[in-house]
Amino acid sequence: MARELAPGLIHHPGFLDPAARLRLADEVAAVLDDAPAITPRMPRTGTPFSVRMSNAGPLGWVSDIRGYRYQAAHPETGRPWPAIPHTALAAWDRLACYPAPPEACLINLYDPGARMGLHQDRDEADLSAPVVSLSLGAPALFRYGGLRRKDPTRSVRLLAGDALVIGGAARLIHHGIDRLYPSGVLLDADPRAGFLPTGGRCNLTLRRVTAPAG
Ligand SMILES: O=C(O)CCC(=O)C(=O)O
Ligand SMILES: [Mn+2]
Repeated sequence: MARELAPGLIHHPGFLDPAARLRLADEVAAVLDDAPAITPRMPRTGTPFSVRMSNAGPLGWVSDIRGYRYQAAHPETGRPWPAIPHTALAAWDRLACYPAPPEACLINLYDPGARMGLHQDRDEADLSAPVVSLSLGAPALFRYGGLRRKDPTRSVRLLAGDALVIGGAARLIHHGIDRLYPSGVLLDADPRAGFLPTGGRCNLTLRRVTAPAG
């Protein structure tokens, strides 16, 4: 059952069943073979993120000393990013309510101690499209607030297979990942996800970057 956590922020627990999770894990493994995960760095300071990242789709989100941006090629291999996994595209078709496909699928890989600070997703030119997020692996505490950084926050636990739609009035809310939880239950982890360390987590965010022509 979907639950509206805040206007425009919709949580779909268990959106991907175990078979779909395994399929997606296989598809992500294939993407990472072609487009290895890299450690992004904060603009200006060069401080490394604790999360490793790769992308699929015509555009990929990267962050380095020069800034945040979308670009068509992997910064180290120089190759175009691989195609967005089918299972992720199917989730977009069901959840995004948007007339064009996503252009970027950011893949975040969390080691058990990794986190992601409170931020907004605002590097996309078309903010009328939602961000659709899919989670695999260990449970995580997702924190969300308001449009202003200092607005009060709440949190929700995201489990393997959960989808989260960040759209409408929530499209520019501040959000982040406080921490992962050890996954005591074997099924929390996707056994074929060899790209994750034990207790790690993978999150995919599907994004429309440019406004569709016409
Ligand atoms: O890992 C998550 O659930 C959130 C990821 C996120 O906010 C992002 O990639 O911008
Ligand atoms: Mn985000």
